[in-house]
Amino acid sequence: MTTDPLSRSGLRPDQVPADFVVDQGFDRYSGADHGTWGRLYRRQHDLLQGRVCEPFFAGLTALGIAADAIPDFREINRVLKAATGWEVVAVPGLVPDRVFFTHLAARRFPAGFWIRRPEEFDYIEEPDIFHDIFGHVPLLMNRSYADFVAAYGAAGLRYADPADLARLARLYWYSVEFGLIETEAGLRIFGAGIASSPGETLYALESAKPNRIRFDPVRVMRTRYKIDDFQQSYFVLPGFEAMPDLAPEPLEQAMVQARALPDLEADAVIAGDRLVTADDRQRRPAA
Ligand code: HBI
Ligand code: FE
Repeated sequence: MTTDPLSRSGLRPDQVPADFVVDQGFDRYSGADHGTWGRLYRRQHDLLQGRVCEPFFAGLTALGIAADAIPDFREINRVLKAATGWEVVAVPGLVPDRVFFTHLAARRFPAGFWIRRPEEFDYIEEPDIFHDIFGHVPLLMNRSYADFVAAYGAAGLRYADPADLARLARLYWYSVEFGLIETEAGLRIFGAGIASSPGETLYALESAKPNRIRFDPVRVMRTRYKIDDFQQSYFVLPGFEAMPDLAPEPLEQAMVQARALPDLEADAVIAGDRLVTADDRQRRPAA
């Protein structure tokens, strides 16, 4: 990351501790900030009907994340901690990888506390509070997702080789950020990068352009990604319980296989890929 983690937060370096955790500063949001949140919220809430997986809306409701105001982390944490042991902590922006992994391993989700400016309504480079809280936090109420994200943090602390860390980051990118999931009702979104973006919500599910490939951990670990455009490939999990096992032994086994094979471009389709078709996308539960 080339961006300065403090650039958007208005904080000076001496105001940020080694773990990057700061106070959310809930009382400092302006009426305009709450209004930006509300407009982002309503647009995505409407667009995600029938497109996002069911536990996403269940999480939003349970946590009281609503359109009326930017959520107060203290209120989210009362519910979230009791449910899955997770809590949200405020950070100024992207934090260094080791800091990120350390928080996740301890079930602390680092969330940006600032909100985008009105002129950045449709696109921001760094995750703000809307991406982090609306996109990620509802699913931290889901046991499988919650356990996966914590295991990702712990796994990040076990690897040091940048190539291995890149493979690990791809597992997170193509699931927690940009994952699709098959449900009884059809193909649904669960990645936060999709769920917090109106353009990518439609593109990921409905465009004929991207590949939609059945999730396979080794395949995903080999696949590069773009950070500045819609994804060229989405990987589809058959269900939350199919999130990859990141415990030391199964992850190391997958890592050994991925290391032995070449990396793949983001748009590659290879022998053995199981493509998810338009038919699967529109599947409805049997009557
Ligand atoms: N920091 N706040 C924050 N949020 C992220 O999603 C994040 C980060 N630091 C590093 C990072 N993500 C990724 O590069 C990791 O998955 C390694
Ligand atoms: Fe994210």
